[in-house]
Amino acid sequence: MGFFLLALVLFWMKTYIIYITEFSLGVSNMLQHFLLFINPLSSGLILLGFALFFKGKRFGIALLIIDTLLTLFMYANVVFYRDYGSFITIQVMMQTDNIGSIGNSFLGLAQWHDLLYALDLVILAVLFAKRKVHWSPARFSFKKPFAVLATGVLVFAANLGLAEIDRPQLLERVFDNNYIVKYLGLPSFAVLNTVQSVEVSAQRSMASSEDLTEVESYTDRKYAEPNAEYFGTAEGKNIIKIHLESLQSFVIDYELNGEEVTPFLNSLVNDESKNFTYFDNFFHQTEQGKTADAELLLDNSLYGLPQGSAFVTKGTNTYQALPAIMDQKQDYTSAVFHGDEGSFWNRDQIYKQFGIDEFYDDEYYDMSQENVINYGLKDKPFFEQSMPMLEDLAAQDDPFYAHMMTLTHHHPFVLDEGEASIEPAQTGNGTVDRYFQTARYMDESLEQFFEDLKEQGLYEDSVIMIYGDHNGISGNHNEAMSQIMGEEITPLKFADLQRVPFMIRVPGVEGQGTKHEFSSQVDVMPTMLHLLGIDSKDYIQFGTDMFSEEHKDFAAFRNGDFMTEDYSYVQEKFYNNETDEVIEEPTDEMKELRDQVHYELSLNDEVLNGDLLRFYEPTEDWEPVDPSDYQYGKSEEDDEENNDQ
Ligand code: GP9
Ligand code: MN
Repeated sequence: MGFFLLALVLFWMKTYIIYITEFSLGVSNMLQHFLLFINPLSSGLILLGFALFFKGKRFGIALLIIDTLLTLFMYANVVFYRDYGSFITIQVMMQTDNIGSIGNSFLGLAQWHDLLYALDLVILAVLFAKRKVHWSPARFSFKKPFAVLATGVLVFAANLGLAEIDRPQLLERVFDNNYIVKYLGLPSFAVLNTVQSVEVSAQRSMASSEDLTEVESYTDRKYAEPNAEYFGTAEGKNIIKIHLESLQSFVIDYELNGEEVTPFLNSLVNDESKNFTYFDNFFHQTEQGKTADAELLLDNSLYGLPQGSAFVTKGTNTYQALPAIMDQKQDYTSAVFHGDEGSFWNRDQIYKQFGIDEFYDDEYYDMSQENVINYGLKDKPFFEQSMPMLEDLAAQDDPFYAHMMTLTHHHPFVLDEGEASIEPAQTGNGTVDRYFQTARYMDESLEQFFEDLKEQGLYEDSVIMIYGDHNGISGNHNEAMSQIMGEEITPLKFADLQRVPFMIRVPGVEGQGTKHEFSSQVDVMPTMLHLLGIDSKDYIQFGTDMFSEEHKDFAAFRNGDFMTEDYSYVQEKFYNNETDEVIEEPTDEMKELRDQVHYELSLNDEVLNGDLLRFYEPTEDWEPVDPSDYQYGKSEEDDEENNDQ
């Protein structure tokens, strides 16, 4: 038992040292640090504990073997991380190129001090060899190994419980592989990743090209013809797409204590000379994948999944995304700008499947303390520092498609002192009260960005599209929201609040003021394609062009609820929008639409789970996207430059 405990403590310390010296896990509070410290204990107890089932000398050998395997596993991750900045996953191992290249660069990545990671093994091996005569031949009584394993499981459960306090829904949503390692450790990450991969590959392998027939015939039927007036009006123009974090439409034109919350956005909506068309019945359709779901919807016209984030679990699927189509059809260069870690929501992987050329993540920004709050870069320095990169894109011959993703207006909606330019609301609910202050901050950052665009001559001839990604105020705050809205937040009212702003301006095209069509995030991609002069008919898409005469005027939520102009379906009840009353006897048409929405969502899930787009060839000249054509990260760029010199 002494030998076991020594091995355990050494393993624990070694793992902890590796965590803090080799990986940047973004530990941001004491609880996270405590969990990082404690998490090797449970894996040590459980994995090393298996050796206790062997008797006598074999116990020592088993312990040494398990410990060595664990060390090799850990060390492989250390080396991989030095090169890729991420952990080894099943997906990574499937891509043989990765393993091949890491093999070649192993010597460049290994360091002399790494030998220290084997020090505990050497100590144990020496002790084992020296003390061999003293090994008792008897097996441990069964109680002991079980007690050790049970302790390991208990420690793990406590660890997970505490992790869930800091990061609710950690396992369901898997925000970032880094998070799993930070909270639960590398072995747990490996197990979770394996379970997920097995599930994903089973679903994928059961799918065949025939499954696509039904999907295709559905999306064909839903297709809406382009509107000739707008078709092709954006072709060849730079496109700037602005993601407004957590912004809900109720804020537009809302006055708090007699003061506009988002005066700048309001001016775009209300000032006709600015030529924006604003959709005031536009809805988000996101679920647990939040921002990532919104991104998937907007660039693919696919919904996210009912659970988890498709960005993470379907990160290696085949996609026929807007950036890739724009590149192949019209030579666009695409870029995403976001002041957060590139691995969050698995962006640095899935963007390659979308054919996104450049990904400017936190590495490209000055992330000094004063520039950062909450998740990452504050919106004002974000837009400011993005300008030179945007200008570089503009200096190229090809047009660009730039996606600017804000971040400050994110739960828990905090600003540094002196940065709020509007008083908080007075509901007594901090989240709701502060929401208005960060919304105002984002609005100001946007105004400044527009100024800069104008100054650099990038405003006049660019398409500008602005959207809110999802709600920022969840159903937990209905009480406070009822004070803000001046009415009770019933399930129907809560559904109403899922509107997010969507507005677009195409140079040379007169804005249409405010349009009231019911539309949603899934409609954006076909709309964009038609503005570019590319017929969306060729692609598998669940949305329809918002400018089309045939646009389908309903907004489906990911949970199967939906809204139309006259009636809504919320929590299994139909409501009359005008009277707010339950429709006891829905018409056949209503029931048909409900069934259609459910069918559409199920087809969408078949596409994602079966990775069906790998069987689909949109046009004869379509080239499937090859993720290995894309490299992100400043270090990669520097390497390339060095090689060129
Ligand atoms: C993180 C940011 C926020 O990079 O996009 O994500 P969310 O929590 O809104 O999904
Ligand atoms: Mn978001």
